Amino acid sequence: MRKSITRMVFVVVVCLGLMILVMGGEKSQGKEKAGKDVKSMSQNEQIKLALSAAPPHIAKNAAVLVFGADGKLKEGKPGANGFTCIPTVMNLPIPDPMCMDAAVKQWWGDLRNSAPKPSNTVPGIAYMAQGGSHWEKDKRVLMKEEPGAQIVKEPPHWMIMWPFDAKTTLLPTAPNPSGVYVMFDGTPYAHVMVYQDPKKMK
Ligand SMILES: [Cu+2]
Repeated sequence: MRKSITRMVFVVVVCLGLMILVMGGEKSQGKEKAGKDVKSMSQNEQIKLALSAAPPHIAKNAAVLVFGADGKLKEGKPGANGFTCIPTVMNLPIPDPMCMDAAVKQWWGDLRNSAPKPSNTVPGIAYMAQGGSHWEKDKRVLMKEEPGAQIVKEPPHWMIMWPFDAKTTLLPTAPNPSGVYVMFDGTPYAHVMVYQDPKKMK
């Protein structure tokens, strides 16, 4: 009898412990976005994640920016082909590393600094071979989180950063079976999303 009570107490304690662990895990998953996780990764992990955004022949000579302990971006690896890779774009739970050319680096810097419009004077190309995600509400792709908006996953893709207008190009403005659309249509940060896997480029 005594033995079975001890065993029951042991089982209850273990179960409670597990529950607390699981709850704690869920809480941190919900509250802390992947961006924080990316920022807490080691420099090598961040470099590996960043380079996974491009096909190997581009990743090989690309520069990498990583988050330092202060949360600011710094050089993780110098590059030689004009491309720069970053471990995350949106800091949402789905990993979204990106490799971009000089024009997109400028575009992305402007977006990060909330500039009214991007300053790149030529179209730029960026690769997101791991895919990513965006905010969406009522089938509209949003630039920022809004009440009632949901995170929608993007498959591996590449992008042309240039403010194409859906009205004149007649391109769709949201993900659709064709695999092409203008993201952030009607804003200076509009760009063309192409759902083709950059890893399949030769
Ligand atoms: Cu996009």
